[in-house]
Amino acid sequence: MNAVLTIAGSDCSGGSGLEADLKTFTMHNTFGMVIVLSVVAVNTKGVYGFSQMSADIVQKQYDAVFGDIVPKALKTGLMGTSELIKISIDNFKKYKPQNVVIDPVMFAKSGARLINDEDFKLYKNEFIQYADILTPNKLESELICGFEINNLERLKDSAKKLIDLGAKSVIAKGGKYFDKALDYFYDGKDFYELEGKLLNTTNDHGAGCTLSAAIAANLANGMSKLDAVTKAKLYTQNAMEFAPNLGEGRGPLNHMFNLK
Ligand code: PXL
Repeated sequence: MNAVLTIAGSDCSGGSGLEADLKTFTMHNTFGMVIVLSVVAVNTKGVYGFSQMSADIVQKQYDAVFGDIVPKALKTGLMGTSELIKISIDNFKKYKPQNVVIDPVMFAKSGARLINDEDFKLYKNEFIQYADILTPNKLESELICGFEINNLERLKDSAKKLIDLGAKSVIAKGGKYFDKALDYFYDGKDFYELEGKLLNTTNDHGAGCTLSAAIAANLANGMSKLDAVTKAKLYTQNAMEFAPNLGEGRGPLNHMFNLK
């Protein structure tokens, strides 16, 4: 069984964060592990509180994981403040993890911003470069690139800019924004169009976490990057389409849609 790691925050409502990642890892027949960075009080309606782990326990989690079951792939989610981003950078330098998927989590689906300006600068300038695959949505790409993305050409431009920032490849998610469920995968050389089914749903809480976790699991299982992103997009689409309709706001996905 291939081990895969998420470095992320906890979402007590179970729809996003490390909870979504672990469900996704399990449904891809991989062995899921977690470095917990923070605990977020959040549900389908909003974000109510945030508390991050101490630097000491984060470092000890890195040493415990990489000193024993070395993951074949990892993904990062909500990274916390500069103190913890720096620890992650130091540990990436030390342990040289393979197949790194970076989901640049910056907003909750409710719209709440999850990273402040100072932490964002460090994240952009010193962390993104560790991505073998970066998975920004439109809002995150706009924030990182500093320009508006109002058509598909601009979406492609954002992928190019993110490669300039050091990511080795990018899935630039157009999401539902351009009347299509169209994303681009860009490996620094070629663009690949990934088109899915446009779903009219509000059950999308944790969709980005789920996609990046599925990509990491697919890479851990030995797939090429293009296969990994293509299959992860389909898994996420199905999980959204067969969502359990829970909560009063932006509802979670059904990670177990294919269990009878
Ligand atoms: O979906 C982004 C996200 C990631 N991680 C945690 C979250 C959220 C959004 O609410 O709470 C822990």
